[in-house]
Amino acid sequence: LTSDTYKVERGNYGEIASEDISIFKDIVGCSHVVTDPSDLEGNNIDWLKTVRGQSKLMVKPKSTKEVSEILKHCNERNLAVCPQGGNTGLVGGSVPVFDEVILSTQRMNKIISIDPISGVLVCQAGCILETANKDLAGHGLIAPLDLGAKGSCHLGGNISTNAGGLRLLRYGSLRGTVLGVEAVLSDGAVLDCLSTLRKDNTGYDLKQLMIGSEGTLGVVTALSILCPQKPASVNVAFLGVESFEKVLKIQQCARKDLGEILSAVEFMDSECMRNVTHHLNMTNPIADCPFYILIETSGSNASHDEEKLGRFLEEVMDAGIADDGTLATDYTKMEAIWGLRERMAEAMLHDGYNFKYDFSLPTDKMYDLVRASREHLKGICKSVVGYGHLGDGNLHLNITCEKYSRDIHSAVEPFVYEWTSRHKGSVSAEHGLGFKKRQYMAYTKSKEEIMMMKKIKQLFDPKGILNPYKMLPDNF
Ligand code: FAD
Ligand code: 2HG
Ligand code: ZN
Repeated sequence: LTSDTYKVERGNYGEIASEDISIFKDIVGCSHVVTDPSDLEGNNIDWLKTVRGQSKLMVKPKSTKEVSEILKHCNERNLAVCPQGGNTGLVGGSVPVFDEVILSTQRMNKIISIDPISGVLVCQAGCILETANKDLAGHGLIAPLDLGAKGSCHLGGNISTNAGGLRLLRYGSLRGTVLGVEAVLSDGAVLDCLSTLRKDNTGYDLKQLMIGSEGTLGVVTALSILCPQKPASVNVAFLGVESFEKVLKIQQCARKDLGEILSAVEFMDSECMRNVTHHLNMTNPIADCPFYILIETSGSNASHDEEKLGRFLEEVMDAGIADDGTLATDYTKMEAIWGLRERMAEAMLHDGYNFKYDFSLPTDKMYDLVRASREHLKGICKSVVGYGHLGDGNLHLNITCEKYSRDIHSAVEPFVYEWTSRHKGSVSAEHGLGFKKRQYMAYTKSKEEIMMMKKIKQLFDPKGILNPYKMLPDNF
């Protein structure tokens, strides 16, 4: 799909000239300015392979100073810019729409410091989450977030999307764990909010504006983040149940019995299991059931944790809430169970064209939307599946069909957005709005809120060069 499908017109931006290319080469060095169309292909298309831009140029700076010089030049020349991290975003925000300059953070991958006493990591924005996590492990720490895209996504990208993921239930949102952000604004000015303090009430908290702003207010160049202690004992339980009501009961029991050691509560339905086992050749470790729930505990005392988890399992099995279950205490088995959940997005990609939704809903309503969508789309689509971060009230509704068609698209939307809005949900719990969902912001936010966001955008980026056509809706 291109800008035509989404009916967007190119803004009145400058076009890249050979003098611009020379200036970028002077800033970052010749080999870090990419102009060969085949080398740019992967950066012009998103992970889902559903949106494609036409950028002719990517710059790969190494330092904040270089980012500042690039943006200063782009602002003077009115050149639009698309900041790109690991390009794992799921809403088309990380790829250009037209010929925006791609500003990649892939070379900005330096760990600046890890303090094992405070647990604070300070690093450049282009550090890959999984790589940073390995460095942290050497200091007895872990990153406070974890997601299926960890092998490619950058911490700067995580901050810019306010990524949630699999550990949010335990360690909270990046809005709490990120202590500082350094960002370069559209005119090249460096906004240094790279504090490492836990508490700081001096005025407006500007770093919060950068968190979740999807590259529309500035380019994040560095960050500091509070990392928890690496747990000494981790266990996983995987249970099968016959109804969503029982899924909710299990969650309630887990909260009660596992309390402070509970670190993840994820769920998936049987259609998810069918897709992941079929497309990725994986194995369901328990009997086939309508729903599955993954529970992880992370604690500091193995025997204490196992005793608690054992008691919890006994309770849910004896009470007939769970129909089948298995416990994993060794790394290999835990990885295999987590793989079923973490690779779900990849499995759905093999099923056909993906309509992907990421809703926040009151937990007891979460699965009703999957049922309603199945009913509404009967005979039109291939799979309609529900999974997600149950403990956070975050449903991932995925709808697949053989091939994209405008008719199917209009059967799916705005139906799913209207349903969510009617049930007081949010149209994006964690992936953001990017390019594909920006026109739906009003299903969740009021006119006044949107107007205020537009004023903030105008203040930070008067010429609108930073990630145009993204996040903010037109016509407000
Ligand atoms: P990109 O995709 O490169 O960019 C994302 C957005 O941030 C774009 O708008 C881009 O312009 C902007 N951006 C990137 N870097 C910067 C920067 N330095 N400064 C300013 N703007 C920037 N998301 C979740 O929240 N939870 C999940 O559990 C989760 N699981 C995923 C699993 C898979 C398999 C995949 C493919 C994606 C998943 N995602 C998830 C979505 C995605 O990985 C996250 O949104 C991630 O945070 C994006 O990081 P990135 O470096 O790839 O950013
Ligand atoms: C996850 O939780 C990601 O696995 C991706 O947020 C969700 O692909 C999706 O729908
Ligand atoms: Zn998710």
